[in-house]
Amino acid sequence: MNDRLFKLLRAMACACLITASAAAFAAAPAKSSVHVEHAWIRWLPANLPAAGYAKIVNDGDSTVRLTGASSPDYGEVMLHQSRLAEGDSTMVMVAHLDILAHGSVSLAPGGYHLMLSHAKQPVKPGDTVPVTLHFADGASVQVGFKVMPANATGPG
Ligand SMILES: [Cu+2]
Repeated sequence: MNDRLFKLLRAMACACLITASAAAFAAAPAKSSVHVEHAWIRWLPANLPAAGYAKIVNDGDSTVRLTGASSPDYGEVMLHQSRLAEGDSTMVMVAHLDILAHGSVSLAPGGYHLMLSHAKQPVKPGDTVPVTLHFADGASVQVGFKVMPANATGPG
């Protein structure tokens, strides 16, 4: 093989690799425009379901829809909303939650929250629980939720 042909082949191989990696990048799941702040869990004793709170911020130019969440530490993670009905606080399931472009939604005591139940291992204050938020566009965001005692009012 002469030197010129070798260089030509090498250049072609390089171009090929670039094309292949560009294709792999395009096939990767959608990158989320969301980031999450102040994620924490209010821990309760006796293996009771725990509530997860966070501020979900959409840095993008279009609305994103939160459709659910999951965690390796809990068998079930649901999206709930606390409501006051005739003086009684109740919780209802929420199918999805929209976060407007350049807006945010807070999961906070008395309102939206993640309900984490069926802990797969003992979870205690001081732990950090990984939670993945799932969005309608196929993107997902993993967040570490700081586990706080039952009387805590926030993560800080
Ligand atoms: Cu709940």
